[in-house]
Amino acid sequence: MSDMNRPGSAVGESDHIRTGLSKEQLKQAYIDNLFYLLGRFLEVATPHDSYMAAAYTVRDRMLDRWIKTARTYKASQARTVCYLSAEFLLGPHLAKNLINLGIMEVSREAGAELGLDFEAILEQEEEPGLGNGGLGRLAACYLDSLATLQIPAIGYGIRYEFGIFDQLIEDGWQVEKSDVWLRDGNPWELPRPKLRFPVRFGGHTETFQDDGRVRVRWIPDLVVEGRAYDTPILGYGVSNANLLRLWSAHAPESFDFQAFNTGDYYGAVHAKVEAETISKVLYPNDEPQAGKELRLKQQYFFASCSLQDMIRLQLGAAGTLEGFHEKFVVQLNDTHPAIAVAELMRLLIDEHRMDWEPAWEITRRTFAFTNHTLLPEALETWTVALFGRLLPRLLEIVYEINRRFLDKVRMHFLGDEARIARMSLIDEGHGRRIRMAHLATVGSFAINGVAEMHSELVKSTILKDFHDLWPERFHNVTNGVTPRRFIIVSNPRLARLLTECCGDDGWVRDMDRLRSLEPLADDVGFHEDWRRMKTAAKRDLADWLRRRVGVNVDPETLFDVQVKRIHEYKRQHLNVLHIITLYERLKAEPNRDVAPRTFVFGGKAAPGYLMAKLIIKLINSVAEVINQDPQVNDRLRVVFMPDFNVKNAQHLYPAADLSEQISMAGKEASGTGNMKFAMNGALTIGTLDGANVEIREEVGDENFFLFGHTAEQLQRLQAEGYRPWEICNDRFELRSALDLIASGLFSHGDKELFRPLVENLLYQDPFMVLADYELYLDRQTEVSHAWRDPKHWNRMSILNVARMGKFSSDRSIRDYCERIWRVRPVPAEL
Ligand code: B1N
Repeated sequence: MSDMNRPGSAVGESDHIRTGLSKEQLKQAYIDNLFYLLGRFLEVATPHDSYMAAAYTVRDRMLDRWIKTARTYKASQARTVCYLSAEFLLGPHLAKNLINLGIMEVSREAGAELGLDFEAILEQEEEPGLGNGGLGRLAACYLDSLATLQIPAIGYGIRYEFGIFDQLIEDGWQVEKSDVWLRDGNPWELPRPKLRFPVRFGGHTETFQDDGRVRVRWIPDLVVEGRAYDTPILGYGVSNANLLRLWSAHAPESFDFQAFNTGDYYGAVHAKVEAETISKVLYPNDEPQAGKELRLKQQYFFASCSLQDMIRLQLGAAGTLEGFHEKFVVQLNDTHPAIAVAELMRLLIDEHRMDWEPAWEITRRTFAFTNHTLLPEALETWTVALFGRLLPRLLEIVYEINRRFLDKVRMHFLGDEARIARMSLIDEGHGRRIRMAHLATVGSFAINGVAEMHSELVKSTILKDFHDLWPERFHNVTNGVTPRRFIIVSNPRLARLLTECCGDDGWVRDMDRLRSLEPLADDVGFHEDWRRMKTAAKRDLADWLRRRVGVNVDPETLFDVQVKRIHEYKRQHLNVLHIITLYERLKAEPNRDVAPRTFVFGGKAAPGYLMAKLIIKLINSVAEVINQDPQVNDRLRVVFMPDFNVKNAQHLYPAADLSEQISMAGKEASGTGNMKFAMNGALTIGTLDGANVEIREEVGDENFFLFGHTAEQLQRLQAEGYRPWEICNDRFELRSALDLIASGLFSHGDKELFRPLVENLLYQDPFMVLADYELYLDRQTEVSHAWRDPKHWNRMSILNVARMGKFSSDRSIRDYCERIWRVRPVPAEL
């Protein structure tokens, strides 16, 4: 992209200071913003002032594109994708926007001429942690690709005042600290105080006569106001900038006054607090469902605001709600926004006086639903009691949707009452609960899983009955990640090398072009470049770990990395058992020739998930013993990187040699970390699970360390009566590793600390860690052998990067556009 000044028509010619991209214009704009927006001047500006001034300078340049994009979309009357997600894990904006604007280098030069420490400025940004893990980060990658592919799209979600907690490690334990990300202001958003919608809660419903028809009125006992906060999302190398609209909950002013007038001062204040609580905090559970009242409130709150906003746009453009489903396609990111199905019906029927049939026709042609997990504890259900108390009108609508749906099922599967009970939106077996996945499925024209294997499992397990009824509605769209953040921003050395090899930077928008690297996989000169690039990234990480975590690691060792949420199904403890076995082998045979490794872990545990927290403690305890043991610490090091988030992750992916993707087969829907690592030249050790299967297909079996039982084999093992303790009897090293944990060696003699973990593995082992232990160790031995042959290792690493094109989120978004959304690009011009 050129750094030329491109003044816009939306702003006056004299406003180049807000749009110009030349070095001089950027410098001038920065000084201007520092002065007029922050009331500072160069000599006294703190690093944070500098960051804010830089952010405003970049934002000005985005606004120009954003306004023009909005105009273009409006004029074209384009069909718009609305991506509804309870989470958007965006990561730091500044570097990403500089890249997408094409002004990273010129800004760096401008900064240098102003005497600014550019890296220190980037470091100032506190990322918006509005997500837990993969699901929220996927939504962010998709926003990047939607804008880059010039697709009219709006992301809708919640502006949590506190995002995912900050993780501290104290005495090896996870300690949670609240994430006060808005403390110093957020320069990337624009509050839209006039864009606000009422959302009702509680109360009761009444029927009344209206033009000879019976209609329903909902008399709530709480009304909350949703206010819009907009963040522009810039595409890469294009002028399109899309919209992320997040809702913040407030008490409507009129409501306070009403209460004041009746003298109920406490009641007024209480209502205000109750309203504002809704968007206070992100639920920190990745997968398991909490079933909390506030969470249902959050879901309904943002679904309702978003739909009211779409209806406003539709009425503004067309004056009628007919054809709403042609103007908008609404993607439900898991079941968290599934209540939108019932809410759109309510809005159409109660507020816009439509009849049921046409309203249902619009509704089921509007929504599409993505499932992200098969874990039974993550499938959302709400008790009818809670749902009815909080959303009485919505419960009536859910019942009516269900009644009409079950009539259809009855006709299709005559007399199959068991099937009807299984498919019902209401689970009558467990204290009457609403099954949100069923509501989403019945209300959607398309349902998809997030990797081939996962999509097959969706059809054959949790939604099998629905697949029997509507096979044509089921799809697969394999997840992807954006190369803008996960290669260009995080790994500029690799980006430069790829651009050199490809002749230009076209690979950034078309990752399949990296295939042209394949012939270089055997080129000695290129191997040298590759090694230099990797070593430099590993040195950077080593420096960073020394400064931030206070540990020393040797960049010459194999960097073996597992970063993701801590969860038993992801099996961080299998990794730990491997480490302990290596430790014992070295202790028994101190001169044993092993490939020196640095093990890096990172990830947060849900605050109420005790076993996950104990796994963190175990990793840190093993690290403490091994790192202090001079007999082994030249060959083994273990590091737990605290507070794994997007910002910290960016230091890791470029430096990893080995990526651990070792979930129990059948449990990880897709995984996306697996893609980020492989794209940066790490080799994967992994099970046949989620997207690992497709990554292996693409990069080639010989360039992937596969291990473990298949999902079917594990299922059979369980059906036959799985007895983990018996595995221990035959596997001396496994028994010994578990004994060592139980002995108190890693817990200062305390034999009780890790007992729950050891006993769980021995007597239950729900995620079949022990069943895969030996296969994992054997494969790890092969990894060590491969590492000894750098030529071979580099060859595999290069081929991994060359063959990862499929896992660009641009491919995923193209799949959605063609197969599900039926939308086309609408280029915006400056
Ligand atoms: O979604 C990712 C996948 O790559 C991962 O395999 C999958 O585990 C993840 C409740 C979830 N599934 N379900 C959630 C998150 C928050 C929450 O409150 C469930 N996250 C996933 C992207 O497809």
